[in-house]
Amino acid sequence: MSERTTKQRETEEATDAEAGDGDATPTQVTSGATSAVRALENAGIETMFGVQGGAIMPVYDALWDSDIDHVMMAHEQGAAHAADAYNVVSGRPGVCLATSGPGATNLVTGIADANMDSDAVVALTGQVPQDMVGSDAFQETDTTGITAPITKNNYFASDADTVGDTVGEAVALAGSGRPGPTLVDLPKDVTNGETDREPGMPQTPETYTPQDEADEAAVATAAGAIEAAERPLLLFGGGVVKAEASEEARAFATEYEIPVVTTMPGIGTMPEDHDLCLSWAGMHGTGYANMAINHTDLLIAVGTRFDDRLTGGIETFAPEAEVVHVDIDPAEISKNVHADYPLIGDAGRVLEQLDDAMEAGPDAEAWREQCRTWREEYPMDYKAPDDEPLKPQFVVEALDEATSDEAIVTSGVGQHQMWASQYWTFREPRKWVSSHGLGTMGYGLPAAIGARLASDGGEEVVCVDGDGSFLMTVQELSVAVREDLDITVAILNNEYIGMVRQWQDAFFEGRHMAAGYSWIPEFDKLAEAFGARGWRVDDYDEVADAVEEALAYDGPSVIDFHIDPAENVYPMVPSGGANDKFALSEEQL
Ligand SMILES: Cc1ncc(C[n+]2csc(CCOP(=O)(O)OP(=O)(O)O)c2C)c(N)n1
Repeated sequence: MSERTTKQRETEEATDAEAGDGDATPTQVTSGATSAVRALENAGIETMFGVQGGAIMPVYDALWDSDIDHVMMAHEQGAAHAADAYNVVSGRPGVCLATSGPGATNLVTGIADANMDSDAVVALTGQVPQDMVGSDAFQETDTTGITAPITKNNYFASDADTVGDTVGEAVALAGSGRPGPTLVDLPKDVTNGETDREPGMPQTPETYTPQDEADEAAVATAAGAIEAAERPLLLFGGGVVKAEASEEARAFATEYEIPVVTTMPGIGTMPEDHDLCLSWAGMHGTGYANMAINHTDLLIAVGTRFDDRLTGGIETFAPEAEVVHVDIDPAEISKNVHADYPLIGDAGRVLEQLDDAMEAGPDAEAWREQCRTWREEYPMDYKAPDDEPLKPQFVVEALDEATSDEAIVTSGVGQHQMWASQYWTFREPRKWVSSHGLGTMGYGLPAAIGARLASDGGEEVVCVDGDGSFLMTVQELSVAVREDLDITVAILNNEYIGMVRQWQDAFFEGRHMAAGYSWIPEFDKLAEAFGARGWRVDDYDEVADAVEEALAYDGPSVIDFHIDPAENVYPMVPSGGANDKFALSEEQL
């Protein structure tokens, strides 16, 4: 029997439901492998992404009778990114599987990516039998050693009786507190080992006790500072998304009329078209967000780790501000930016505590007016004359206009990622799915696969990709076709690894060393060869029709937009610079 596609499974499930056969049958535990699968079932895992191989085969075999769906990816990196995006979109842990050796090392980029963005990804890797560990056996790598610095925790399972509990703990830990990736290395003798011991329900280790509520006295002091601020500014990071705290965050902003900027992972926590929202700040953030950061007297930062792409130079970051820092991870407090008012706890809960402690909002009408003025002074715009090559910003706006407010957008890494996040108007969290901290080219397409399978169904999934990024994981198109997934890939094709070309023009006297493609595939034809639909667009008047047709096609589609190769991303704060010294053109750099 070949693996069933997602659509086939959905049909079978619908038939089962009609026949009144709705409940999944739990896997019977007879071995370490079946115990691991049973633990995943206990944890409510419905979908996993992976690639088969020798050392992980017992686990795959145990999946044969399980109701968990498995999506066979083309490459393990794709499996990790798909699992990552599955988590970002659904909030549920994403699970990926790989064999030992190259399977496990191929996962590494995706695990590191999840670690940087605090995404709950669980990796299960096969390992050589324990008595061969250390012998340089075929496909042996020290997977726990390699992944120790890039996981929240990892495990080497050594006992068939307890492996299920270990897998359960890995799933529970990945998704609790500050989320992050976990990994369980599964030696073949353990997964093949006999046991009838059923794993318990997934539990975090007893020693893991993230703090939910902030200290009341500290809350009262911070609330007093907010009341007294003249130029308060809220900064919502990805932690607000992870904590499902967008509602509390919006309520706090609107009740006290405090302007909001977000980080890139925090996009959508506040509707970007809201009067109080100044969009996202940092290297390529809006001029008005960066001006607000530089002039606020009280920065109320929630769920952010103050990444350097946000802060620029630490010494010039928010120079006039005291900082309230709300974070569930104490390790983030005063790590990069000194916190005058540290509040450790869950984002939503601490915002409620602050709300309870506040007697009145700050008196900040003049400041709000100033923020509005900056918005008018530094609008996000671009020139799109008809007689010049297609501008990427125009393409992003066309895609945004043609899709619903619920559309999910994934991206690769580079200029296109910035244009997508700048020119798409996001109104909800979990709709912008990108590689922020690690900046992994190739993230977009496998992420679109994970996003599609995590979504409830109706919304469009659009991957805005670069030509270079697309080429890094293009093989995953075979998965989208096989699984019949409705995704639209929009390649902003400048025949360059464009962000590198932009930096070469700005900082390396225009020497385009290894930045241009002297030849590049015809992506529309490549898509058709994979069994997807493909379009090529060169002119403005072709954009709307191609977008409409691709979105209407119920399956994977690729539009190869040939854009202006000379277009650059602005505003730009040079690395380590001050946020209010953003350039709007190359001459200003
Ligand atoms: C895996 C990986 N390798 C290298 C880089 C360095 N890098 C950052 S952006 C970029 C260019 C991306 O090119 P493309 O995907 O075509 O997007 P564009 O910038 O042209 O929109 C490169 C090479 C990276 N981020 N990730």
